[in-house]
Amino acid sequence: MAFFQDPPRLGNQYDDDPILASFLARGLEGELATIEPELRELGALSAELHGFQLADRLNEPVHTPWDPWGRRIDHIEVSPLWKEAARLAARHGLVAAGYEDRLGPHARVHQFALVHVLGAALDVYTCPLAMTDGAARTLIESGNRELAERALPRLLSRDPARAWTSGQWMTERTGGSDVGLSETIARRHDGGWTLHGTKWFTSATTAEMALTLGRPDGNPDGSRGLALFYVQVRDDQGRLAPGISVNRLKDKLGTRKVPTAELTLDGAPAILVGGASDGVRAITPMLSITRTWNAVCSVSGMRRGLNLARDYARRRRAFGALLTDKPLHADTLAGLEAEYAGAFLLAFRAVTVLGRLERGVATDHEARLMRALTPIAKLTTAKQAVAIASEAIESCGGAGYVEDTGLPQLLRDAQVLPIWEGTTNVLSLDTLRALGKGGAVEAVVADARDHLAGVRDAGLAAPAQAARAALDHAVVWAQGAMSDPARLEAGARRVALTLGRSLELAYLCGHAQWCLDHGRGGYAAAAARRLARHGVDLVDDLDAADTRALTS
Ligand code: MFK
Repeated sequence: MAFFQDPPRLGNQYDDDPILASFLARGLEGELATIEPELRELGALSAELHGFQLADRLNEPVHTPWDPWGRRIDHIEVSPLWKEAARLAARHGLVAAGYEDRLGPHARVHQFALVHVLGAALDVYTCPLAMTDGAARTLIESGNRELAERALPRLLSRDPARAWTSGQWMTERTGGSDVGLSETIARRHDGGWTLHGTKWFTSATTAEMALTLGRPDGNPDGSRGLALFYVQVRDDQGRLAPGISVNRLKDKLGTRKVPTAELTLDGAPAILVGGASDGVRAITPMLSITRTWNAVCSVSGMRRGLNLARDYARRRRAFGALLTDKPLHADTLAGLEAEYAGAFLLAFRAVTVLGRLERGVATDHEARLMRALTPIAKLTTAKQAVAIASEAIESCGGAGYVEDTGLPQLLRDAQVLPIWEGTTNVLSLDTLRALGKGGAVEAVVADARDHLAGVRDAGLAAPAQAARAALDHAVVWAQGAMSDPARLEAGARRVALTLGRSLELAYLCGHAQWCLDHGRGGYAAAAARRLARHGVDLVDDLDAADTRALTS
């Protein structure tokens, strides 16, 4: 009889996560029972949607600039799965849950647990959700009551018919990193403002509103001369506001369902969110939130890839045995699990501290930690997500390289994670800047030490020591390099990744001890030992002359 390979299948994405439930049981102090039924429901839905994703694979957004009678309409039709994702996201509060009071300081953990379980099934609809969350937080922090009253009930609505999403239009042709070069001009007009310029990457272009930057006429160059503006992008019928046109949709490597557009603003009405300058500073709450989403989407994508790889290994027979029983294949998957477990705890540490800060219950050390923890979590997990996606599809052999298995999408969608919301290098420099603020270095070290303090199991001694040593090495190296800015900058990525990986290991050791103490098994302890062997200390002084020889 001819042989046909079974495709990999997904089970319940809540139950099939080896660390999520223990993390929630530990952190939510008895509240898990109240949210677990919904997480389990979403876990089943996440698996079900996998079939929808495969069926919807070729449906990409379509931009129609003109109607048949020559009117400019710039209609963007999104995929059927995206329409369903919008309904599900509102109904299950993927943004709203983070702002609701029911779980107090645990609201963010609740929200991002929902995102983690469902997000990977939504074909990157998490992109507009991240911007929406970031816009809500930015408006709250701006103190602009009028705009907050207009937008927040919509951005945080659980009613799909009322819910809005928000765009974040920051990138121009001059660059996505050096935002201070932005060329969009803001002019006073009839007591308000209009915007004139080009936005080069606008991802949530079906959103009802956007936050963006423009330079009020006459303001100086640089980021301080920019101001933060609110744009009502669409009216209640979904029509674009005057002065906004869609030039084209981007033809991207991945995130193919996301209607990322180039826009021309030619007199688009806009409202100042705060003052008429310092727009980059004003939009930083958006950056912190979207970077946190990035970290959670990284671990959510990793989990999906690993669950597909694990299931495949339990079905695929080669050289006389199931792959799962082949020592080398099992060894490979075990290494990926260890990376996932560390990444999960780093991302959710950022989520936990964010929630505590927002609710005013963070300790001093957590408040000083947050500014550095966000870029560290974003940059570290994004790199791991790409590596794990690549390995996950490789573990399915040739099938992983064939489009209609749906597997290549894992890698293409992961590749955006180290790019958008700040590249690895931009975030490494941001990490250094954050560590330069009072007490931040001490807060990072103290956070790792707090998590390591209760570690007693003999099997965790070596990984705990590896985390301490790597962290100390990174701090000592960075302090020693302060007097040589070029040396410090050259080593920034190695320092940031060392901090990220050693924090992952410290959190893993702490969590592993808790799991051993509470009958939650040895997964986290095994992950800690394995992650330590992969290496967490990347700090090194590379020769600047060698760098020139290799790059000139
Ligand atoms: C699905 C679609 C896929 C599409 C593919 C994706 C393609 C890529 C699309 C994109 O382009 S996404 C890119 C999004 N862009 C970013 O994430 C920006 C990356 N760049 C940075 O993060 C830079 O570090 C930054 C623009 C912030 C640096 O700008 P400046 O002009 O050098 O500002 P500066 O002086 O460092 O900071 C200005 C103020 O903000 C300072 O405060 P003070 O005025 O009080 O001193 C900073 O402390 C503060 N600040 C900067 N970064 C901060 C921050 N505060 C808190 N958190 C931060 N992260």
